[in-house]
Amino acid sequence: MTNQYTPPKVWQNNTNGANKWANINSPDSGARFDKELPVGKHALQLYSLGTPNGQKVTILLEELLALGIKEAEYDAYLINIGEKDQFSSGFVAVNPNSKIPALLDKSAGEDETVFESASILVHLAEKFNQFLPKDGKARTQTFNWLFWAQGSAPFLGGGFGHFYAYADEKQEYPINRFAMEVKRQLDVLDKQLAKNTFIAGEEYSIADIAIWPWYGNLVLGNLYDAAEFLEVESYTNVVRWAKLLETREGVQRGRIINRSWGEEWEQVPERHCAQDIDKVLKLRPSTVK
Ligand SMILES: N[C@@H](CCC(=O)N[C@@H](CS)C(=O)NCC(=O)O)C(=O)O
Repeated sequence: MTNQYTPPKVWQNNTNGANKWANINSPDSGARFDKELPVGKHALQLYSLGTPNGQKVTILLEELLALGIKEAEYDAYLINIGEKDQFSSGFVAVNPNSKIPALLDKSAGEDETVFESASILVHLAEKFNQFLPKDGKARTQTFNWLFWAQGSAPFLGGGFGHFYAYADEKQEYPINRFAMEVKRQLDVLDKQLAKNTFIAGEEYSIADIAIWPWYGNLVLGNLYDAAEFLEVESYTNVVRWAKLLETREGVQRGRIINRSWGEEWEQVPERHCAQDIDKVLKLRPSTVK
C-alpha cells in the first residue's frame, strides 16, 4: 500500500492540501462572517443547494404542492457551499451545524428553525399530514428507512464519493473500503425493493424521498460517474424503483431547485413561485426523458 502516514502525537491542521472540498472545512464551528439571510414572502424559507441532501426537501415540497397544498409554497435561496455561504451569521443562526439544507418556518407567527434533512422531512410531513403514516407498523417502517438513509448515505457521499470523485489522488484503500460498503447498501435496498413497490411498503413516503436523491441518482448514473464501476444495473429492483420515482412531477421539479450547475434546463438557483421552475423545464429537449 502506498501513501504511508504516521500520525503525529497531536493532530495538526495542515492536512487539507489544495482540494477545494477539503478546504472549506475547519475544526471550528460557528459563523465566520456577518451576513443576514434574505427572506421572501412565503411562510417557508429554505436555504439550500441542489445536492442530494438538498433535493430531499425540495422534492417533498414539490410533492406537497402537486397535491394542491398551497401552504407548502416556499422561497428557496441558494447557499453556495463551495463559496462558504454556510458560514454566514445568518445561516448559522438557522443551522449551527453549517450544512445545507436549513429551513425557517414562520407559519406559527414566530420563527422556527429546522435543520438536518430528515428533521425537515418529518417537520413538513407532519405539518401537512402527508407521506408519513400516522401510526402503527407503517410509520415505524418509514422511520426505519428514513434513519437508515441518514446513517448510510455519508458512506456513499463523504466516503465513496469523496475518495472516488473528489480527492486529489485516487487511493486504493479508501475507494475499496467505501465501494464495498456502498455495494452492500445497494444490495440491502435491492432486497427490500424486491418485496415492496416503495421503500417502506406499498405507500410512497418520506423514506423514498430521503433515499432517492442518493441511491436513485446513483443507479440512474447521475452521481460520481460511478455507474459502471459499481455495476449499478445489477441492482434491478433499485433501478426499477429509481425509474418509477423519476417519472413523478414532484421529483422532476424538486431535483433541479437550488442547482447552479449542469444543463440549463436543470438549473433553478432560486425558487419563489411555480413559474420559476416551469420556465426552466420548458427548455428541456424532447429527447431527454
Ligand atoms: N446530515 C446532514 C448532512 C448535510 C450535509 O452534509 N450537507 C452538505 C452538502 S450535501 C453541506 O452542507 N456541506 C457543507 C460543509 O460541510 O461545509 C443532513 O442530512 O442534513
